[in-house]
Amino acid sequence: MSLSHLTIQTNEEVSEALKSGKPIVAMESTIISHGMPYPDNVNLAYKLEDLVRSLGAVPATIAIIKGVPKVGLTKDEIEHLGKEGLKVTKTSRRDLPYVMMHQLDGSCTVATTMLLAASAGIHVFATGGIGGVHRGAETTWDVSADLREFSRSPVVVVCAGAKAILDLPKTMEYLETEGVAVVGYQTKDLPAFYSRTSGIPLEMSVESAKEISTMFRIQHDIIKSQSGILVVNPIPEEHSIPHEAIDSVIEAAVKEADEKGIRGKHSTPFLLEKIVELTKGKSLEANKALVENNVRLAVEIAKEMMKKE
Ligand code: PSU
Ligand code: MN
Repeated sequence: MSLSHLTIQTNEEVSEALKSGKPIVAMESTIISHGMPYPDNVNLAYKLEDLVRSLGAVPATIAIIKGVPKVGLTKDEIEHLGKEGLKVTKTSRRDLPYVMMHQLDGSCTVATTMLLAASAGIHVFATGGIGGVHRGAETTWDVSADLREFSRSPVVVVCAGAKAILDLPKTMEYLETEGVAVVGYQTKDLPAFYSRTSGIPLEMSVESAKEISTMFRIQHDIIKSQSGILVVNPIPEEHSIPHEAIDSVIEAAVKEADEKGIRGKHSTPFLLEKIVELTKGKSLEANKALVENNVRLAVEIAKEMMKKE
């Protein structure tokens, strides 16, 4: 049986950018299908793509459409993922062969986006938050495949840290075990998504996109490592939500998930939706602002990486 209809496809804009050496920024699609309500999700995805273009780079939003991994989506494909929402298969690394074989629509998590971006030759990716070690992982073993992907796919991922739905100290320990550089952008304290700080100190901190590009070059070109780099970029002050305001909401969401027995891949989407509901949309506005902020930094990094010196 020929499987040639299932090869990774890049759209025209991305293909051209790869050929001519233009900076490209990858973006994930689980944030569209499972991370935000419709139509905010679709409008944000369009806005982010336009922002990347206006800053002089090319966007590559990544998803699986009818079994075909697509690096670079059409507007209709983005609309489809956003509208279908939870009906789309949330596709982490393990899910890829099954989703492709059955020609399903799949949204890509951070792990899958890194894998497909790297396969296509893209090394910078912007998102909101990454998966991590969940609270209670000492009994559930719920550790996101996102964390292991950083030791397998050479991609710089810009995020706003991790939400306190996760166990942040354990997440940092896990990343250290996997040999992943976690680099603070203009901060020495791990950002906690809605808040600029978590109280967890970072070992590595840089002031510029150029330094991040240099770290990646050393890792990729000189050491020939297959690891990615996690850049943590604090939410802009004016959009941040103080710990006192968000911590009790997160506690309530985690408690409800626990009571309802929500586990595994359904855990993160449930918690995200609950937080939006409990903050009456305030968290959604913060979420949009921080992703936009991460896209801006990712474009800068992608541009630095394209400079020939
Ligand atoms: N965290 C967020 N927003 C998100 C996600 C995580 O704050 O949208 C999504 C990302 O796609 C991430 C995935 O890769 O959830 C992690 O899911 P899991 O924990 O099941 O690996
Ligand atoms: Mn999990």
